[in-house]
Parts: sequence; C-alpha cells; structure tokens
Amino acid sequence: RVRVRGLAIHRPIIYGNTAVLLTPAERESLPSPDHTHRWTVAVRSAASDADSDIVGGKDDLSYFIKRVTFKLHETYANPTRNIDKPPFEVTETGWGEFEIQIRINFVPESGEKSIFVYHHLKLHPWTATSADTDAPPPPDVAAASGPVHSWQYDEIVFYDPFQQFLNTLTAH
Ligand code: SLL
Repeated sequence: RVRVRGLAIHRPIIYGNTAVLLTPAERESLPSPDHTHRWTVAVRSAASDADSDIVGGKDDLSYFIKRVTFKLHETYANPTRNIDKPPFEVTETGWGEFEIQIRINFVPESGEKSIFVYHHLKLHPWTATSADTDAPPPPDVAAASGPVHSWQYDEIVFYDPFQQFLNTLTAH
C-alpha cells in the first residue's frame, strides 16, 4: 500500500437537521405525547444539487464512508445509532434541542481514522420574539414559518492518501 505524499484531497459534505412541528393528531398517536417535533439529522454529500440520488447516485457517500454514528441525548432509548448505508440519517421525534455527536468512519482501505463533528439539533425557527427572549416561538408562529433547516458545510480532507483510496475517490 503506497501513500501519495504531499497530496490532499477533499470531499465536501453537509451535516445538520430538518425539523417539523407535529400536529395535535400526530402527537396523540405517539407513545410519548409530550413530543412536539419530528426531526431528521443527516450527513450528506455537498456535491449533489438535490435530495435525489442518495443511494447509488451523486449523494451516495458510501464509496468512502462506511458508517456514521449519531449519538443522541441520553433521554432517547438506544442513543447510539449506527448507520451503515445511505442515507446516513436518523429520524426521531422529541421535545428538546441538544448536541448530537456525529462520528464518521471511513472504508477500511482508506486507512483513515474516524472523525467527529458536532451538530446542535435545531427545532425552533428563528423569530424576532425568540431572539429577544430566548424562548421558543408560540406554536402558531412556529407552524406558520414552516420546517426548520439547520445545515453546516464542511470539507473532509485526506492527506497523503493511499493510492488505491485516491483512485476510489477520484472515480466518483
Ligand atoms: C433540554 N438539554 O432540556 C435539553 C435536553 C432532550 C430532548 C433535551 C426526547 C426524549 C424521549 C427528547 O426530545 N429529548 O424520547 O424521552 O432542552
């Protein structure tokens, strides 16, 4: 196995969450009616232009990512969620915001150590009142502002990659 010295190759990703407010009917049908939102936290390719093609297409990160582990708040049952194929995401319901630890494991042939990124789960839309008071907006205001999106762009950089791994990366 040969390393290509002096080379750095990056892969752009986005990670973050979307969240929607549950309707009263949805809340009643849940095992935990105190839950107010449904949310999805995910790691996706930033190289694709749409949510399509998550499996086998441009947004399929599995050629270099083997597993993504999302560590949820300990109020969740089985808070450590291992996702071994795309889409690398977890959908849950809940009532509160918290920090999610996201561990990204690369394919074994990369020889790369896993990396950690952190995302603060965002449920509440920004509003003038929430900015002033730090309190979530009232449900009617929140519902009217639609789904919340909170995403961050990042680039994973591989230094001195193995030749074979470099070939895999550049073939996609
Ligand atoms: C807060 N520090 O107090 C945060 C904690 C925890 C959120 C938020 C679901 C839990 C369950 C849930 O939304 N936990 O399913 O029991 O705001």
